[in-house]
Amino acid sequence: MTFSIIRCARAVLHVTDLNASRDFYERALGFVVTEADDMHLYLRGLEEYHHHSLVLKKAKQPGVEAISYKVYSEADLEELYQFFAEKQMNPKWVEAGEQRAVGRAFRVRDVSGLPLEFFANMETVERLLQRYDVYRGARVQRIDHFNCAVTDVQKAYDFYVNELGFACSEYTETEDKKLWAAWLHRKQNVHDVAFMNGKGPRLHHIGFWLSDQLSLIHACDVLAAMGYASSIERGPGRHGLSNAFFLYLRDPDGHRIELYNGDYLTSDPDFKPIRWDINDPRRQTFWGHQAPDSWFEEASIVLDVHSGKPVEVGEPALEQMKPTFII
Ligand code: DHY
Repeated sequence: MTFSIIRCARAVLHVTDLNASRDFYERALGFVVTEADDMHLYLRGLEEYHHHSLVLKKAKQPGVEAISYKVYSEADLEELYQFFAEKQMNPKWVEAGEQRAVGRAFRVRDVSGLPLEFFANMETVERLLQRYDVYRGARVQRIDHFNCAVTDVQKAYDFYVNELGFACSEYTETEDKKLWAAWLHRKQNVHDVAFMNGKGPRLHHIGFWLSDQLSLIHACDVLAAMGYASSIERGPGRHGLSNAFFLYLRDPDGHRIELYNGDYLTSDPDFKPIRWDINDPRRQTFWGHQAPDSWFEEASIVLDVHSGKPVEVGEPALEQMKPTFII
C-alpha cells in the first residue's frame, strides 16, 4: 500500500526557555518567527509559505511532542487514519482549531514508539525567499528531515517501506549484514526520515536545508560571534552517505539541529539504494573525521501520543552503537 504522504513537514518540540530559544533560532540560525505568544514560538524557513515547520512549546522538561508529515488531501488523511486504526495502533484525531494554523490532524505512536502526526492543511503566509534584506545567520530555507534513534531499525524499515510507501535511498549494514541505519524518503531527495540503531525511541535530530555551503560556514561565524561556539557539536563536513554538507548544533535545551545542503535527486524507480559498511570511515564524514561520542549517545526523549509522558527508552537490537574505524 502506498499512501499519499508528501514529506516531513513540522515538529513540535518542548523547550524550557522561549527567550533563549528565540535568540538561537531567530538571530543565530535565521529562522523567521511567524508568530509567538507566552507558550509558543512558531518558526519557518525563508522559502516556506506554510505558517511554520517548527513549533517550540514552553514546558518544564525538553522533549519531542510530535514529528509530522503532510499528506495530499483530507481524503488521504482519512484513509491513513483508517489504516492505523485497522492495525489497532490507536490513532487519535486532533481537530482543526486545537493547534494553531494546522487543519485536522491525527497522532499515532509508530512501530518504534515515535510520536507521529499527519495533517493535510496548514495556513499559509508570505514566502520570504527573495526578501534577501531579512536573511540572517544560517539563512535556513526549509525543513528537510527527521533522524530517529530506534531499537530495531529493520522493524522500522519494514513498516515505513512496505506499509507506508517510503523508499530507501541509502543504508548502513554491520559486518554480518544486519541493517544498522536506513535513509528513507517520500519527497525526491535522500530522506524525510532516517532510522539509526541506538537507545530509543528518541529524536536524534531535525535537518534543515540551506541553499548553499557558504551559508553553513557563515552560520559557524555567526554562532561563534554570538557566544554559541559551544553549540557546535560536529562539522562542518561532508557526509559520505547522502553527499550532503553538514553542521550539527545543539539548541539551548540540547535538541540537535542539522544544517544540511547538497544531497541529490532520488525520483526514479530504478534508483538503487546505496549500501555502506558501518566501519567505512567515509560513510559518516567523507573526509574521514570521526563524530564525537555525544553524537552517538545523546538524543531528545519523545513524549507518548496519549499520555504526554516521556516514552521509556529501550536498548538497541544491535550491539554495535558506533563504527570501529579502520583507517
Ligand atoms: C549521515 C547522517 C545524517 C545525514 C546524512 C548522513 C551519516 C552519518 O553521519 O552517520 O544525519 O543527514
